[in-house]
Amino acid sequence: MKIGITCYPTYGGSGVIATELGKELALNGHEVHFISYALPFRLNHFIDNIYFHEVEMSNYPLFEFPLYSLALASKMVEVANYENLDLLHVHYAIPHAISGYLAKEIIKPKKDIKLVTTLHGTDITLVGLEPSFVHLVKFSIERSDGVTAVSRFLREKTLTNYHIEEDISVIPNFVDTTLFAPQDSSLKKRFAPNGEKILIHTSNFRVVKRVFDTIHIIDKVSKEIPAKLLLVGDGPDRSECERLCREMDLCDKVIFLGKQEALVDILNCGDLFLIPSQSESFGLAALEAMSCGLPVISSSVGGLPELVVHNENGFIAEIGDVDRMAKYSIDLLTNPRKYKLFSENARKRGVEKFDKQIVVPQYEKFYEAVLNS
Ligand code: GMT
Repeated sequence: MKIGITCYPTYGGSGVIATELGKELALNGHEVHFISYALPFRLNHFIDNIYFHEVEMSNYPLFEFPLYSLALASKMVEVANYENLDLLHVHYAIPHAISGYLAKEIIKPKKDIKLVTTLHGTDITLVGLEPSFVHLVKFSIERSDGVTAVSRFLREKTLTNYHIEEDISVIPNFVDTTLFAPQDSSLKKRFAPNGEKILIHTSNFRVVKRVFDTIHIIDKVSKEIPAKLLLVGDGPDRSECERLCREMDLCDKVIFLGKQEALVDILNCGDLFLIPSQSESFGLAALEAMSCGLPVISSSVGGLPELVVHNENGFIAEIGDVDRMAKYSIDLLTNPRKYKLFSENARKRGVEKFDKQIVVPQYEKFYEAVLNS
């Protein structure tokens, strides 16, 4: 198949999934054309069958606001025509699905190119519901030839919030379990020189991630056992989190690493992964941690309970219940037998349910069904 993929190329789970999917499809012999405003960050080495097409933006003075959606649609038409694409697969509905729809309509006289939209999270649960977008999101979902959501939760939310009657298939996120695997980490000595337990959180530090909760958790945990918290990533709440650490006198226990590429090494120096989000359609960061053998302490929101099995590979608590999350952390970190079992279960769940070899064929099958529809 000849597939055009559009995603956000910078940090973020939807871009990661789109890029890793494209890489796997290319390895399976498909021709993959990425269409975006920058090279996806995980596309960092040459891979046969993968091409990148950059969306060029006009800087005409009359356009006070960048017209990205239109420029993207135009590039999609160009690539689809020249490369004779079979389908366009867009990740994150806003604005990619509407650009895809526009491109599809423009190409229609020549070819019935198919449009597949994958819904990832806040495109449905937050931004998509804003009055400026709600009608466009509903319309573009209804006009896509195939729609997938990354969890059952997100599927249900989409159907009810947007009154959609068309079918939406659930294809979960996935991970390369041979890459994200348990291994010795060179960072263990650096961050836990005295055998401290390491709790990890990675995110884009937006309000929905509730990063402050992780600081309250480490405060409680470190009062019971020697422990530290590694915070990976950056975003709007970072400065306030740093301020909170100073205020709580936790600067020696909380380490802000900022954006990092060496995630596997960092995850492998950790003992537990914290994801106390207020909204999380799937939680790819937690899956990557589980694949490295880290049990997860999560909130009970969105798609997280489809990933984390309470009392098996982690614990789930109500949003904001930092007392309980701390209690669960201490319980696991002070019980080596239980910890080992949870760690093995976390890895097993990643390998058995969410490995790329299991999930990518689901996308290929989905494409075939859409192309034959
Ligand atoms: O919607 C967002 O917040 C960003 C989006 C992204 O592009 O990274 O994250 C969502 O998609 C990820 C990949 O499918 C999921 O793992 C995240 O759970 C989801 N984020 C939220 O639902 C908040």
